[in-house]
Formats: sequence, structure tokens, C-alpha cells
Amino acid sequence: MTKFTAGEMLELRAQFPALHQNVYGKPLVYLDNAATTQKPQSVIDRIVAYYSHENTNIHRGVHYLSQQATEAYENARKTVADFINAAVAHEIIFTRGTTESVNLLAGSLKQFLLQEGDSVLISGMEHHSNLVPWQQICLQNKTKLLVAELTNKGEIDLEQFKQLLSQKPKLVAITHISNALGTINPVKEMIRLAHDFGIPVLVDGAQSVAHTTVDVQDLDCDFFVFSGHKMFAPMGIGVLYAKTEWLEKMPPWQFGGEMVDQVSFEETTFNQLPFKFEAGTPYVAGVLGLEAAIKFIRQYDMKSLEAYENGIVRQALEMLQTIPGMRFIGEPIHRAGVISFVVDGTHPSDIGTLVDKMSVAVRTGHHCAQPVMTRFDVPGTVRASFAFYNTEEEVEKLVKAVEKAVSMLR
Ligand code: 7TS
Repeated sequence: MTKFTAGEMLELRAQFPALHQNVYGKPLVYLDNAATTQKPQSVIDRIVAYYSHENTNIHRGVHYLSQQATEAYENARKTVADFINAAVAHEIIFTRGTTESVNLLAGSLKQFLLQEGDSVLISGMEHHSNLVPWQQICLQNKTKLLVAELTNKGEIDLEQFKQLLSQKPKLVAITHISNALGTINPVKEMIRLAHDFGIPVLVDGAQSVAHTTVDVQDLDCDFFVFSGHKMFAPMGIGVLYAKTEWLEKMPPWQFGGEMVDQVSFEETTFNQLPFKFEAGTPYVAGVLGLEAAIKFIRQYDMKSLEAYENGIVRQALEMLQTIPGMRFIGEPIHRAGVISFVVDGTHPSDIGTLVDKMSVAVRTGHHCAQPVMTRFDVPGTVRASFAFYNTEEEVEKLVKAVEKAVSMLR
């Protein structure tokens, strides 16, 4: 593993134009990366190039531009497959994002996998996107929603998880990394445990793809979902990865052009994989932007990026904990780029508002994980979330801003 020098990191950071602006007259400190990351120039350029020279609809035209765009789109699918090490490109279905990927899966699986009396197992730290779709499908199908509880440190209680598996749920849906706690779940082990009972597993990778290497074959997950915009790609593009055996069994979720083979007024036959799941005109520029984001990441050694980012997070934890009344929500042994906290005697949204005026962008609230807030009995948290372009200097600015905000509020 090569270690990044400070100079190399600054060079990397220089490629993100949005990071180089002042807000309220001071340099922006962007620590809301779990919500969305900023985009490197190469991603922005790719989208501009598409609309400047290549724009046309794909898969349908014989003309030059359409052939070029179709080829670029399908090549991008191969790049994405390679990025998460899917066995074949047709296992990559393009969606609008993690939320749509989970809805696609839930909408399709409910038609043949989940019957009355069955159950689906999720964890107590799921983002609403990997909770509400399952809850609603369970309500519709009279299926039970089982929830693996969290320990006081904000980790999944694996003993209870194992007990729940013995109830033979039809599906396990768990997040790889919690956006509210920062916890990295031992998904590989959890998948192995679930598979011992013959239960398929969906991994929500919204928070993992930009922070660690993902190998879906090594994990052996049945489904994996993520959003482009949290990994330096445009908003509005996402991925559902599913093993071929599942995609073949799954009925389509949306109907329309492109996903069909033969259509008459009486019946329709559906297109082959992956097109069966991509109804309508896709977000071609988004797919190409996602490919550009992957190419950007791949210029670097992911392990080195991860080590650098972990160093920044460690530094932030050490410095923040010196603030009197600081309480971290989630103290997992394995943590990725998220730190959630409350400070005694203050409200999270007041801290967020005050540090914003000091040019530090953090998020406050429930982070679309209300059951996590209920579990830890807090109205919300302040959340600083990091990417590999954040610097030690920004951590110092965060800590100073929080200190100042706390002193103003007490
Ligand atoms: N799953 C996790 C773990 C997430 O963090 C998010 C978004 C989603 C699913 C949904 O992704 P989307 O791209 O479809 O919206 N998380 C956040 C967040 O933490 N702040 O804003 C969005």
C-alpha cells in the first residue's frame, strides 16, 4: 500500500471545483459527504461532452450517434460490473439510485418470494430507503418484518441476528455502512450465516462504495444497491446488482419501452437481461458520469484512500471528544467516514446552524434513520461525514467551530 503524501491529497482535492469556494466569506469546509459527495472535473466534463457531442437515445437507432451512445452506455455497464466485481455485465441494472433499486427489488420479490406468513429481516440501523419499502411490502403481503437489534455501541447484535435467522425469513436486507452511526457491518459474515439457512441477502452499499473496495462475488451477496451521487458521480443514477439466477426469476417492476420483446394487445414478452429491468429512456449522461467517477477513483489505490480517510476520521474523533459534554452516537469498533454526536445542554440543529455560519457544512437531524434516533433516545444528531478529499486542516476547523457553537449555546 502506498501512503498518500499531503501534496498528493491536495492534488486530488484540486480536481473538485465545488470544494474551492467561499461561503460566508470563508473557505467552505464540506463535511456532508454521506448526503452527497462533490464531483471531480472529469465527471462534470464527461456530462458536458455527452450533451455537447453525443446526445441521442440509445438501443433504438441505426444512425451513427445512436450506435456510439449505445456502445458507450453498455461499456459503462461493464466498467461498473468490474468495479464491484460482478460476474457478468447484465447483473448491473441502472436505476435512479439506492432508493429506486430497493423499490425495484421489493416490488419484484413481493410477487413471488414473499407470501402471507413469511418474514423479511432488516437491522435496526437501516436508512428509511431500506426499511420503508420492506415494511410496506410486508403490510401489503401480510408478511412479518423482523428487526435485528443494535447494541449500545451501535453495532448489530449478532447473537440476536442468528436467532432471527432461525425463524427462516425469506430475505435479509442490511446496510453495509450506517449513514447515521458510521458502523461498518460484518456483512460477509452475516451473508454466510444467512446462506447457511438458505436465505438470500441484500446489501445496501449506499455508504460503502466511496469508502472501501466492494467485491460482490467475495461477499457472495445476492443483491447489492448503491447511488452514484455518493461516490462522486451525478445525482439520479444508481445501481441494482443481482445474481443472474435471481434476475432470471424476478418479474419486471416497471413496464414500457425497451424492456419488451414482442407486444400485442393481448400479451407482451419481455426483453433479455438486463433490459427487462430498464423500462423507458435511461439516464445515459448519468451512466457515463458514473463511469467517469469510477475511472477517477481507480487512478488511486483504494486501500491508500481508505487509510488516509480513516486517519482523518480518527483525528476528528480524538479532537471532538475533548469538548465537554460530547457524546458520540455510535461507537463501533469498525467505523467508516461518519461521526454522529450530541453535546449535553445543546440541540443538534442549533450546533448545525451555528457552525454553518462559520463555513462548516455538517448535517443535523435524524438522517433518514428515525428508529436509530429512537434507539439512542436523541431527537437527532450532528453528523460530520468525510470523503478522501477532506484535510486535517478541515478537521481542525470543524472542531473549533463546534467548540465555539457550544460555548455560544451554553
Ligand atoms: N441507504 C443509505 C445507507 C443511505 O445513506 C442513503 C442516503 C440511502 C440508502 C438512500 O440513497 P438515495 O441516493 O437513494 O437517496 N443517505 C443520505 C444521508 O445520509 N443524507 O442524505 C441522504
